[in-house]
Amino acid sequence: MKLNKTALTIAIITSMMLLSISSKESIVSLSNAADNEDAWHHPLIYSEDAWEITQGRKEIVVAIIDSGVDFSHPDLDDNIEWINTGEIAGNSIDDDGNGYVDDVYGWDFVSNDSTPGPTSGDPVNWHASFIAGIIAAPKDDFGVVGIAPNVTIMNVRVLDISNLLYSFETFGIAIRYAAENGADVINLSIVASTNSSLYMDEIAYANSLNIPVVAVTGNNDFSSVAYPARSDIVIAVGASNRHNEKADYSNSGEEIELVAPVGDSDETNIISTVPPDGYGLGWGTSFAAPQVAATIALMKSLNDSLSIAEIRDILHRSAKDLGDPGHDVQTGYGLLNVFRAVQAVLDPSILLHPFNSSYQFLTILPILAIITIVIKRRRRKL
Ligand SMILES: [Ca+2]
Ligand SMILES: [Ca+2]
Ligand SMILES: [Ca+2]
Ligand SMILES: [Ca+2]
Repeated sequence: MKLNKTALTIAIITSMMLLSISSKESIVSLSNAADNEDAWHHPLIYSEDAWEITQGRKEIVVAIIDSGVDFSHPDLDDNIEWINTGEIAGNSIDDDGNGYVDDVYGWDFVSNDSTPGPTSGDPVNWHASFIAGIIAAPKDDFGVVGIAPNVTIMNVRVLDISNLLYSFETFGIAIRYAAENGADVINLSIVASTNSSLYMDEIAYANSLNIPVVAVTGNNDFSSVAYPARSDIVIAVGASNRHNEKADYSNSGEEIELVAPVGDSDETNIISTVPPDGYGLGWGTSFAAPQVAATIALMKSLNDSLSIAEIRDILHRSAKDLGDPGHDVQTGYGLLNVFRAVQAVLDPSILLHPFNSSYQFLTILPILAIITIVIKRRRRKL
């Protein structure tokens, strides 16, 4: 009797050990999306202004730990795919000694092989490919464009064809893989059924290597943020709608740091890449977090020694405050502003002023006047 009880307890605990995409996420496939590089979310977060400063550097790597990216998509160019240069493909040898044989293009922790993308009999879900497009689809007047179109994506698959993973330990090992193999930022559009040191210790390890980890608040319109985003060592991102309000499904909570535009469940949502060669409109906080991960990649493209604390501080202070004044439980510090975040990496003093492009120009005028006076004085001395 006692044994049965223990077995039952273990069964219940095991069934709770679950990672998944947040509930209800879906896409609507589009028949034609020839040129949507000016899609509605970009103006709201000032991506195009940010691209005047940087479109990202290839050396900066965003790890997408998810359902596996399909890089054969025509708008997910091969040159955004991370390649492990220490590894020789197909020789059945772990050339770089990282514990993974032939891991040239990342690792598939579902089937435990070196092909995290699609293979026959191992279909890849759309989720990761949709995220990859939001982060780094090339700027080529075709299809969609990512927020950091010139950075690199590391493909780490942990979700099975049903977008589920039943092992916190495997999730932790996958986070460690990304951290040890060159990720500069890690995107987790994943929610966990509960907190666990099995993966949280690995997020702390990534942080110790100065790798920020971004995750989703979740899609239940709950008043609490899902794990792992609820942890203070993870940057928690929710979704906003087309009117700069919290999206109807996006969870609330003290831990939320930013929101990024995805759209309400009944609005026309964010557009991105869908395998094998299409596009779709998708809703869910899963598509908000990668906008912040991409922004961090742009920031690190300008200065890769920024600390996680500095990155968070800039993201918070550069955001457009929404809802109640200051940080609030629905939208955190507010709406992501890619332009201001990137600008602040080069000149943190811009954060001392409210965001207004003409106001910013006015603040430059006194500086120009001072420079002119100094030059004139020097000339007099000469
Ligand atoms: Ca290897
Ligand atoms: Ca090899
Ligand atoms: Ca494109
Ligand atoms: Ca607010």
